[in-house]
Amino acid sequence: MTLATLHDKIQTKEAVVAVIGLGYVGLPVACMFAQAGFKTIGLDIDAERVAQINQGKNPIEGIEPGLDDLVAQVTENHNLQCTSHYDELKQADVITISVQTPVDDDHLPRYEHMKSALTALGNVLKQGALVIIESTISPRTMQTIIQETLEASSGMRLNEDFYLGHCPERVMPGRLLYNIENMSRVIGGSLPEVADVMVSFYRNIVKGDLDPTDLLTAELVKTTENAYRDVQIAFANEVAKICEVVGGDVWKLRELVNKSPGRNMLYPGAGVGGHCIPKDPWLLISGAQSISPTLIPSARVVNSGMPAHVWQLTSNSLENQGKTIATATIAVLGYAYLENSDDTRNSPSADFVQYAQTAGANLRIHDPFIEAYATDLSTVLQGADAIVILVAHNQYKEADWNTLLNNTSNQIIVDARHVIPTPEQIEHAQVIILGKYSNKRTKKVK
Ligand code: SAJ
Repeated sequence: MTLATLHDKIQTKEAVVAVIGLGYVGLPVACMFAQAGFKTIGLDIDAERVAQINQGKNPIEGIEPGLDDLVAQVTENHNLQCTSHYDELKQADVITISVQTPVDDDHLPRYEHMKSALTALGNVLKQGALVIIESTISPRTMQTIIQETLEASSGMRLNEDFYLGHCPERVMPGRLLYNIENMSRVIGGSLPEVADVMVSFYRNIVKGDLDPTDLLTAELVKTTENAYRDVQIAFANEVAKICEVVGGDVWKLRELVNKSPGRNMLYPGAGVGGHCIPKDPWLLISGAQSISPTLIPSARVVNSGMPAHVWQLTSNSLENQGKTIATATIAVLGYAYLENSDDTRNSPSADFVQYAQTAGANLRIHDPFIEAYATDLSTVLQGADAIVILVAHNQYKEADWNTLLNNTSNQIIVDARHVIPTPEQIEHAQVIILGKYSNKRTKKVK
């Protein structure tokens, strides 16, 4: 099949689409191409997940507007059929791959899942097919690991017998379908004409800009956009710690700084979690160790150190009140990695809990979005020696803190997300705000 023929088949929707990896990226993509009218084959090695989807059930947790109905709709009309057998992909003309691409403890990318998918696909790859990687990968991976693995397993040659694309995902938990439909996408092709075919392909499900480019640029864009955000957050966190020492209020400071044209200081907080921001900076620099990058790794150190910093604020405050950690009860508010989300991947709260438990404190964890912790807030707060707000869930931002705390005495509140709008109005508690000077902060925790 020539590229022109593939293009025609996409235009007429005769092209058979396959999606490898039916997680929070792949499943919505598979459903949207099926909904657009393509015969779509979903492949996942998890047979249980495959069976669940084929029964019209959405296996993805959390609130994902529209996804339950869409899964039911496209499986009922059989536009989407899922399998665990790569044999069924023999007929596929366009194959997208969204499998996990983690980094290890040395912050190096691990491509075992990707290589396994590419090897299995190569064994059945149709001549003339287009393979598009949606997973986030480090720069130069397409032209090395991806191309080499697929050529070896298929016995075919890139740009002669098959084509490659890289269209990095830009999904967000809680708005999977919305982001796929509306976010702009970078379209990297192994040839300029491949990128053009990919634009036609994605136009079936994406209303946002589709920006054609080469494979390397597409790899660089995704990893850079997230490394950039991580550095921005680290800057805010470091300025917050400066304010705690020299005086000042980083939250007011941020507002005034951002009045200056071209400034966009982000928010300090209890840390940086999630599935992409903590990982993508390491992907970006993994191939450039020869220049020993410093700024990007340092930003990771600052951000991953924030849970320890918030723990230091908490333990210092307890000790300043003459309370011993080992007998203290601490109410931890927020366990998800992001406000108003139930996603706990790489949550900074988990690190904070680890520090507090190691110190022997008695913890009460609360989170309205996580079933195990969605208990009555006032009960969780009652009698706690310290209350630590780690996530800016709406429930905490909208709470009437004076009422919640009115029958307590000299409790400590550590607000790491600037949730309490008027701390000065809190009468019966000492409020420690991340990034705001407080002369009550004295000795360092050992
Ligand atoms: N965070 C801060 N301060 C900030 C912003 C975020 O501490 O000013 C923390 C959050 O609490 C969270 C972590 O950083 O723990 C990540 O938050 P995020 O708002 O970046 O949300 P993510 O992790 O879902 O990031 C995704 C990314 N999207 C993709 O990778 C496709 C990111 O590129 C987007 O910029 C981000 O969503 C977004 O803007 O919504």
